[in-house]
Amino acid sequence: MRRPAEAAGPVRPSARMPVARRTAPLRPGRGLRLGLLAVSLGAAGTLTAQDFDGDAIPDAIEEQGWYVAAGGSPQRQDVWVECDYMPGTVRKRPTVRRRAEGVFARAPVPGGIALHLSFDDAIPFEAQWGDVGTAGGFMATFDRALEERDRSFDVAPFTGADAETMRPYVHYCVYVESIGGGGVSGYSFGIPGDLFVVAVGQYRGEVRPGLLRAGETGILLHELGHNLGLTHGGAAPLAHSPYKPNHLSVMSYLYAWAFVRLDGERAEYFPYWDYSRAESGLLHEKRLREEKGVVVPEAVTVADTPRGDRLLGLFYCADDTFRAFFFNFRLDFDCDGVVEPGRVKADINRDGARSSLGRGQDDWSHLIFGTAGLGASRSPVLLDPLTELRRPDVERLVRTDRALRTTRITRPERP
Ligand SMILES: [Ca+2]
Ligand SMILES: [Ca+2]
Ligand SMILES: [Ca+2]
Ligand SMILES: [Ca+2]
Ligand SMILES: [Zn+2]
Repeated sequence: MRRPAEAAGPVRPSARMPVARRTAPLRPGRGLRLGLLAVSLGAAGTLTAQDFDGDAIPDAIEEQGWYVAAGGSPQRQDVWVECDYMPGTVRKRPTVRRRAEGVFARAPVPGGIALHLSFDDAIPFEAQWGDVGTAGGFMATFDRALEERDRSFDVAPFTGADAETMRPYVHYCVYVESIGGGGVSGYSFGIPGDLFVVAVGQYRGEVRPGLLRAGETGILLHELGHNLGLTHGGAAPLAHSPYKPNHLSVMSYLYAWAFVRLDGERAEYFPYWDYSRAESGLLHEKRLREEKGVVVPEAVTVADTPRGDRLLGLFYCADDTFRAFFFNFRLDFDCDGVVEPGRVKADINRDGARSSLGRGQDDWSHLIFGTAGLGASRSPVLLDPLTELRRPDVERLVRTDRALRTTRITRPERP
């Protein structure tokens, strides 16, 4: 649907809205974040709008009856996303919605975070949408995404004047069959940002159906994570490195489509995702300790599922495969078939160098809510298109999936 003419809402931030955030306890013992949002009103000067819950949506909006009726709250962080879709590219939309909202509900803050994901309009099917394979093609793809937003963004679930008020606070997303340029499975147009694309339909028939369905949620969460300020590698160094095995986040390519769990004597991908929730141990590729493996807090190796599934890690071997491993247990980092005492060297993040990968970041505590011009921006693109999850990554995922399903695993004794 065509967006209605511009209309002034109760609070209308300028495109260069400065955002000041700080953390403070909501009330003793609660530990919720309190943010202050400075709203520039141009010639009228700068006013300060209260943002009690720190989600970058001012209290003046969140306290309105229509906002609360839609499920929002001035006392809980809200993330609003509208997705439109080409027919066939996202089959079970209620499932994707339930799964994605569940990930945010489990966020490690009191009461979780409320993700409000609306699947709205079907848009015309095109086998290939855009092309991020070249610099010029990439800009054209960005323009294409902006065009699609201008045409189809309804700020769901809001309507009328409320939608105009909420336009700067709702992320827009499109599910397309494929983005040209190397099989990119999704794309975010900014870190942080307000616009992203999911393109996993192209892998129908190549990825088994259950795993394809998982990708429909995983890639949404991955691209939305970019919009919320997260990078592939988390903390420096190598904040954009997408293959850090100690970064247990849907932001890593290793864990973007789904996590791997131990199921009896087999490992398998299963529909579970998370942004990382703890810092993990330092890894240095010149000083890898095979007798220690990848050290992470034990609690984060157990999934928040009814049966408390044991999560396994994945890492990259020099033979271009991903291999599953147990966290906090010995690991043959250099893939020579032997767990050596002392230290070994190996390029486990596929960047051609042996260097420090640093620690895994706690992503949940690094979310950036709201950006200048959310919903209206034609912002610069910060994500290098040549580094987003592409066909070779998906091919590795498929090979890993096969290997996991045909290999029996002996659960190791805890040291
Ligand atoms: Ca707020
Ligand atoms: Ca809120
Ligand atoms: Ca070894
Ligand atoms: Ca490396
Ligand atoms: Zn990415």
